[in-house]
Amino acid sequence: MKVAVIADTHVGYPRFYEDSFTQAEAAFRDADEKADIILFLGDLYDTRVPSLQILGRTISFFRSIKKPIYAIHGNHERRSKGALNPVGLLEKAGAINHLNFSSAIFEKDGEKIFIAGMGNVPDDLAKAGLEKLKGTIQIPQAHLSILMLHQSVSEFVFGENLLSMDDMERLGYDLVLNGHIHARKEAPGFLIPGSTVITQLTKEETQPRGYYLYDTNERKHEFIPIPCRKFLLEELEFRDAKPSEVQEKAGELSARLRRENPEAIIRIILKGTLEKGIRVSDVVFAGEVGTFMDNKLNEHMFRADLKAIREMREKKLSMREMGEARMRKKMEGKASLFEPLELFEALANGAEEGMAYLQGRMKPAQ
Ligand SMILES: [Mn+2]
Repeated sequence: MKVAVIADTHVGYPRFYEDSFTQAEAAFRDADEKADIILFLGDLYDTRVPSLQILGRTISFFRSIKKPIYAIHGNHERRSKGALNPVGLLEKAGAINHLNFSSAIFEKDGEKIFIAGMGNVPDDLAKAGLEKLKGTIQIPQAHLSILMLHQSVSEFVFGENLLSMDDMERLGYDLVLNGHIHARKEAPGFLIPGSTVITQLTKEETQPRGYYLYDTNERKHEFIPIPCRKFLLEELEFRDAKPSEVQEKAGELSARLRRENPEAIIRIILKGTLEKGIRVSDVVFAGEVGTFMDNKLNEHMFRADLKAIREMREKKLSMREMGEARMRKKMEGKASLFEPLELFEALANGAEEGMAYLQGRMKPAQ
């Protein structure tokens, strides 16, 4: 049978809102035609609590897909224990099957495959997560076994306590599928399809977007590109340049790229140095929708600051993850009035919600 593997659609992503829908829909529609079953690897939505507009549009879309969908939730959808996340909501709406430390057997024409899934767990708990998975799920030897994850992998992402590909391989599944990483990666028995929408504007994201089609008989995969808004990334290098020179060259390049690619997302990175005495803020550009002018001139002079900012921007969620991890650590072993994660989530929605949560917990039980 044919298994489609889609990941990280980030539906509702504010910067490229419409792309996030049309490109997700293109992937699922194509998979619906070509595959017998669709596996989804998390971050279907961009937020934990998508708007009714977004939920309504996705529920009706997924109900129009004929092939069964099995999905896990990603870090963008993760909520505290017991709270319903939007992937769980889609299951309640009858649109998909949500797997989380659970498994299913899918059968077609007498052929069976075994699918297990673990929704995203914070990096510092990922190894414990895999242990729990091992303890909870027995892999049947009779069928092809597939595991769906949504985790950072140390081979591709920099960070502490990350899972390695070895950790995943040791679990004993025939095929491990992972979301979370937005660029496509593959190794024997291991596939990362990447995101269907551009989110980070990195060089890797200039590669085609799409999904994997896996043939269970041949045990081979094929990458299927989907129609996607083009993303161009160009660099311009300067040396001791005057602001007028930078503005002229960048303006020309930007205008030419836009003329040749009216619909594309364009990012131009300006590198090198400015003339002595000229500040980076002296170089000003007129903004244009869909064109990102990234001014990295004189970057060596304040590289540390920039690096910190960029890391924060690229890993928007890492602040939340760090906060959660710290709160968990502080509360470890202490009996408490509240669930640290629940409080954190309430606080993340604002101080008022945090206070309301605490007040709720302090009321005597009825
Ligand atoms: Mn993601």
